[in-house]
Amino acid sequence: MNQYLVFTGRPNAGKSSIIKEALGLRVPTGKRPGTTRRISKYPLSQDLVLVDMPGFGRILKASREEEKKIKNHIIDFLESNASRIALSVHVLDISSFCEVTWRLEKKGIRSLDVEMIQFLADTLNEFPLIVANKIDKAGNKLEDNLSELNHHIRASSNQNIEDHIFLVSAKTGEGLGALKSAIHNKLVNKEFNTPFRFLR
Ligand SMILES: Nc1nc2c(ncn2[C@@H]2O[C@H](COP(=O)(O)OP(=O)(O)OP(=O)(O)O)[C@@H](O)[C@H]2O)c(=O)[nH]1
Ligand SMILES: [Mg+2]
Repeated sequence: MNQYLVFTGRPNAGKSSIIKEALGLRVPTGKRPGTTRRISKYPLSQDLVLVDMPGFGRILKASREEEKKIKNHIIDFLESNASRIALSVHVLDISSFCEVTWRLEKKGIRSLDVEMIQFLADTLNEFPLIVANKIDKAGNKLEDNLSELNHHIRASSNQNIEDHIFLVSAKTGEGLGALKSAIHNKLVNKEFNTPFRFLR
């Protein structure tokens, strides 16, 4: 049976852009949150299928009910396919991490990124690779946003994420090499063919 390489993240984090730039797949990307609305599968090799998830959270022009349906669909997919998920990659927008997290906290809601990372770790028994995307937009907020992210993850899972976090810009290409190597190494260690032809 095929196994899955899954990309998760909030709407507009840049999941589809990372997939496009790192794996060369022609996946739709867009300026507005809610471009990818379905769980989209793309075969990478005989035994591996890439999964581009819709965003987990607020989606433009979608009702709360629709958002909830998408969230439940994502959770159901991850839970029911847990044994088939070879690797998960969580993409977040590091340029707005503090701003978004504090806004949610004021409403008594925990960071959706931290929730999802924790959920992936618990469900798959392995910590996801974390892509801190949009570093080109973060400017002098990068350091503060990163330490806030680290702080939240340590508080929720006691995990030091230094080995798991990749600072990337899908726009400029910065950091994509290291991310690709990490995906390659994880998959090859699990005896999959690499999705990166030049690394084979
Ligand atoms: N500045 C900057 N913009 C980026 C970067 N990565 C993605 N974007 C932009 O962010 C927007 C959202 O990108 P997508 O790849 O569609 O995001 P997504 O996470 O797939 O979004 P949904 O499908 O809506 O969940 C697009 O306008 C991208 O061009 C980045 O590293 N830097
Ligand atoms: Mg998308």
